[in-house]
Amino acid sequence: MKKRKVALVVLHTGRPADLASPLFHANALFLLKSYLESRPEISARYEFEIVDLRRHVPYNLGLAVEQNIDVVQDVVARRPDVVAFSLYLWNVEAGQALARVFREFLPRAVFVAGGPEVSDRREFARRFPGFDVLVEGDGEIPLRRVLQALARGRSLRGIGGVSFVERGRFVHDPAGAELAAPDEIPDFHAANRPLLDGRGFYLTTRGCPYDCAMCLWARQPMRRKSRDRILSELEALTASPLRGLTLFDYDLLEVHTRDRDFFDRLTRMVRARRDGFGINFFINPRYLTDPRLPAVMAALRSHHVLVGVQSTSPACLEAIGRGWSIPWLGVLEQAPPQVRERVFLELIFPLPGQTGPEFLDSLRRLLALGYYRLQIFQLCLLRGTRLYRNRRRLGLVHLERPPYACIATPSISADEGLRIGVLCQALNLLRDLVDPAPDRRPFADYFRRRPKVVDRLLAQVDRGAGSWDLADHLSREITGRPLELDHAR
Ligand code: B12
Ligand code: SF4
Repeated sequence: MKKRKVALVVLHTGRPADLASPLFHANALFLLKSYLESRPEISARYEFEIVDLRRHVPYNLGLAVEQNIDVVQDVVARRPDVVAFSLYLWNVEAGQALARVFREFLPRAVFVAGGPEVSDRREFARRFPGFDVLVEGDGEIPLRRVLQALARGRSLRGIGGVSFVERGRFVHDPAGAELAAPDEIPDFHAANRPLLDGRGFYLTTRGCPYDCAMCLWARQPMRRKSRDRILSELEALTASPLRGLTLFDYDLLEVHTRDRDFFDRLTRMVRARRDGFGINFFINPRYLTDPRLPAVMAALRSHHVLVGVQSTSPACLEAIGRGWSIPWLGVLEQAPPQVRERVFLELIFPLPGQTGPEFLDSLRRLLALGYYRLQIFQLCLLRGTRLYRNRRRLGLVHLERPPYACIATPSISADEGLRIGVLCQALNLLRDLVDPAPDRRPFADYFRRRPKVVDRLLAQVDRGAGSWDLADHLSREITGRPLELDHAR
């Protein structure tokens, strides 16, 4: 029997610096491929191919330039029966545009969309028409069932998490996706070893018990890989050519307390590398004052730890459902200075209830304390989140199309939000500058000695400067050199 072909299309991933390995930035497609290939009933009928469209430069312009005829050829020449896209806010517009073009050449193919953008399927179908099948939530079991049904010529009715077009109209199954047990999903890194390149990231869980209003993973059932599975996957990743790894959901301070044997084995794996490979990880803010933190970081050769504070204002944290993290704010002031400079602090701006002056005060305070490695995310109002549902009641004004950025709140005007947003982006660029610096003391000294720097930078924004100009200014003042970063402007 001739197998049907499924093309899994890798679209651009947002930041040019993220391009090193599609295994990490289009991980869902690799994972789905490994899972589906491991199912005999699917592998007997289908063959899967990853089509990485990023090799076409400029990959991020969709079909805006004429040489991108190759983009079309790359998919169409394979004559796929199914074309699947993994959609995030950074590639959904391009994905939709491409799906519509491919369909002109492949009128009989089935176009499937999945990924976090396919939250709230009815709304997605209205905003991004052009797909035949939508999969919301975890994709493994729904896609498997969709492919089985297609192979047998059956209807797609009754598959949780799936909507599909029937006689020109979408049929939406209100049930959620059936969830695969994490250990049922093969190790997709192992199946794609030649692609392990650059820095990688690793997740041990799906879902989250917390209920942050801006997050798509809020209140999703928690599923964790088994301890042995995590250990063997980390062992393989540590022994690969990767330059380093970031653990997104595995607090190694907690692992150190709870499972010393695991921690020691991980340490030995890292130490077996002689080339500076290290593991960065997120920690709960309460561990910033933990006396073991420096030793744990040294054992794992961590370049930094990441702390998702989001805001230093208790009222804002309450407003976004993170009241549970308020008690830990005090530790930011108590953490030893040598720890502070090794922390990536994540913040979000703007937040409901926040004012511009309050946010700027918190920035001044953090910079003076030595937290100058900041990642300040602009609030995005993502379909499917609690914040999105409440956006009108909260008076949040946002872009209707991706990236859905919140541009004004009742207490922050669009102009003020833009002005502060430029400053935030400059500080994000500064973090990329600090990252490779062999000596970070000049950065800490600079911010400690210049309490007015935030105001001076804002004055430059008022004269028309952009984020790169501000970061360049900081670079020249602190390092004596213009700003040079390894990713494009
Ligand atoms: C690691 C991570 C990052 C990394 C790497 C991102 C990248 N480029 O891959 C970094 C730190 C760089 C990052 C940055 C950002 N991220 Co991020 N990130 C994550 C995180 C924590 C894990 C992603 C992951 O690997 N998940 C595991 C995989 C298996 O899950 P999945 O991708 O959802 O795939 C499953 C399903 O969605 C579905 N599926 C996916 N594709 C397909 C395709 C088909 C055909 C089918 C059927 C099903 C299907 O099946 C998969 C398996 O079950 C997620 C949150 C989360 N926990 O998922 C946020 C998340 C993906 N990030 C998000 C955002 C908003 C961002 C930023 C824009 C933040 C910002 N404001 O600046 C930036 C920009 C990134 C960029 N590329 O420019 C959002 C995306 C929301 C959206 N609607 O697109 C998420 C969901 C978090 C959230 N806020 O809710 N991020
Ligand atoms: S942002 Fe909140 S809900 Fe989302 S994954 Fe993090 S803790 Fe969980």
